[in-house]
Amino acid sequence: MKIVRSDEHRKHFPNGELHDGKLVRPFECPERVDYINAALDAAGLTDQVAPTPVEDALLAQVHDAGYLEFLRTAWDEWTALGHTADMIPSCLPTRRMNTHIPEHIDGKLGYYAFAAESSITNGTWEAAHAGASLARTAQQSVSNGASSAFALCRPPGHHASTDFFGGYCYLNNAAIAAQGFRNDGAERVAVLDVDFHHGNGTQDIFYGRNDVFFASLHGDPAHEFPYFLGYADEVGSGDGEGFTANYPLLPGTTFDVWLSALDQALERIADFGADALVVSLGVDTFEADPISSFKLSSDDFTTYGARLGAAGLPTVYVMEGGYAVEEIGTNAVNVLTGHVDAS
Ligand code: 7XA
Ligand code: ZN
Repeated sequence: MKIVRSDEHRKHFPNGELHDGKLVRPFECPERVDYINAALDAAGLTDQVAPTPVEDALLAQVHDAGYLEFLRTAWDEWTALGHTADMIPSCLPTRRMNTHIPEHIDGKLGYYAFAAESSITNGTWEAAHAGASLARTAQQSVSNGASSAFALCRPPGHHASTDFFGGYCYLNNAAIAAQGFRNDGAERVAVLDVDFHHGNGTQDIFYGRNDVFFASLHGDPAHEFPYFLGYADEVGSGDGEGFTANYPLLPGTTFDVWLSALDQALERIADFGADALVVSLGVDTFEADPISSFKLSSDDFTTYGARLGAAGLPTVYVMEGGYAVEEIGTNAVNVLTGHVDAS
């Protein structure tokens, strides 16, 4: 398994996260990567590929031009007004309120956000861009013949859609990898999202398409973030009808139930006839995760990694969530070693 990582993620670390009515230290913190790096090294997963910058043209296939320009320039525009604190969206459009893109940076901030826990800080664009480059590089190494690769992306990406950020996500790394596979010749690409939270951004990006199949196992949005997408009756639209599959699971879900949903998703992916697989790898399904509610143990990650490896597809893993920081490395790397041992 090829490993793609860099230190650029450190440029993004907002001062606080709005959580339970307070500004707290962000759960999505740089140490997450330190623990994963240590576990990769300890497991001997060190066959590294140096990242190369993602092309603007690929970013523009996945994201809206105005959104990319906003992300690139937001911090400068904000600080030019004399602000020094991080950018926290506080006025977001809701039903019947998004007919115009405001000119004021505070208005644009709300327009391009879907949730208020994620701020933009100095370095957010650089770190997000570097994360997208890791995903693209991992995908290219697989398109060029490697059987699997892991992109240690931070910030994560699966909540970011064509034109909005939130849920700690700014650029959709998994979608960039999937589109990269298509550009490099794969006819059919599957994205399997095993993060605790529904990958609303990835779903939205591919919802009308039949060349990218999206499957997600996640906390039931009736009870869990992102609340407004990820229900079982969302199956795709237009040409994409039948190419989205959601498996919402109740808070407290145990591994046997989770694994049976995974098997169903893998069966759909096999029926689809995918040439390549992108796994949105969040390990916030862990029993001790501080913001999630599933009950997977560290050993369970090895078990399901083996299921993914046994699927036999060229596979790119893209790091998403996971906030039990001291166990995040073990859990993520257990999936990868499970995969390698079974493939
Ligand atoms: O996969 N997504 C995450 O792990 C981030 C979820 C953010 C939840 C914030 C709820 N206030
Ligand atoms: Zn998550």
